[in-house]
Amino acid sequence: MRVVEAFRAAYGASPQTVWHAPGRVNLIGEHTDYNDGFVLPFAVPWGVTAALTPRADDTIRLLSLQSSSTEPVTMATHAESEGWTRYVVGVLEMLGDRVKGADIAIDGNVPQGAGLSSSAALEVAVASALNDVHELGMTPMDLALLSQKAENDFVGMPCGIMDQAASALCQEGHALFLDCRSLGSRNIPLDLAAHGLSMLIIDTQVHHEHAGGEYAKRRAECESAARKLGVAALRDVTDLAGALDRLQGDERKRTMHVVTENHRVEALIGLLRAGAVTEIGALLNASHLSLRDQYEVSSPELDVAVEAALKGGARGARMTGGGFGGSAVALVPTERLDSVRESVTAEYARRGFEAPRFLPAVPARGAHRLPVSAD
Ligand code: GAF
Repeated sequence: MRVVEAFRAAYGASPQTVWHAPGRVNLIGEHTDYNDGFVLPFAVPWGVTAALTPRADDTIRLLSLQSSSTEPVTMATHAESEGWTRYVVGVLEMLGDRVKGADIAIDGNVPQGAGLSSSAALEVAVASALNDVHELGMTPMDLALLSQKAENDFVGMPCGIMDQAASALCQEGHALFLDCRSLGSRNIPLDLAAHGLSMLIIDTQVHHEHAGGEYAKRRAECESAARKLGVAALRDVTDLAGALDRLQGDERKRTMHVVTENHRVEALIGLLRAGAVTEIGALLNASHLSLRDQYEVSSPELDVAVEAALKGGARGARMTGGGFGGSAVALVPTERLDSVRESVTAEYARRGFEAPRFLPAVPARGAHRLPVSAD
């Protein structure tokens, strides 16, 4: 394994442990996690592998195979971290006195900028490795919560729990149904191939700069709407029509999205349980329209990807993740994959967009330990 070789070359000994944690796509349930709602992500076959040995002092040495430098970054204090190293140091910070420093090597293959949660994968890989070597006894959900806290409180991104939970808890061949209030979860079998279907990721290769600020704004709008409605979170709205009568403007639209999106997650789970995988497309389409028109987090590239995928024969398609660029997912009868790819590529070229990238999405395994000696 090349991360182990890099670790040995940099630090002169084998790592004590190696953990892999994946990125994710979200099948449905977008911008519902921080509203205490429901999500249905699954892990992707790309992720982050962390090789780690704890240190007796507080120094952190950190090496990434994706960085241009072959020398590790050395940090005497957490305040020295910057850029991508903050996701790692944030996890150490959240563990407080339970850990000291560490020597770490990182290797990642999550397609960058595709909105597939490479940062959650990095946090969960490092948190899992630290949990292992320090025998902290944390559960996968504990590790997800710790990683989310690192991102909220140390990195400063007010994300919900979905990405870290998907990375920590998903199982191969399954999507993860998560109630973001109770944190109860269930792995739902997702055997698309058995139904002649494939899930295609369409990476727009576009990431809009204002995404972070807009995300925080959406979250604040939802919290404000919930306060006006006298509920703890928008998840608690039971009388949608009555709620909409009491709200205006953006808060009204955001509420409309969150409440209907939670219903769509439940409806989609119902269809999966009934074995009607081929019928979930309409819910994916409705989710996209709601994100585009009510939540206003889509982008021209995402909208065109969805429309052209449907024209090319997809059963359903939607933007996935936070939005403002990143990726869309399309549910495609396997024999129509070429037609969908061609349709999206042609439409992007016609509009002068940068060519999209296509990736197959097969539900992969969540965080797991790898043998140090593995090839
Ligand atoms: C981003 C966040 F990190 C998640 O918590 C979630 O809110 C998602 O956007 C939108 O569903 O990935």
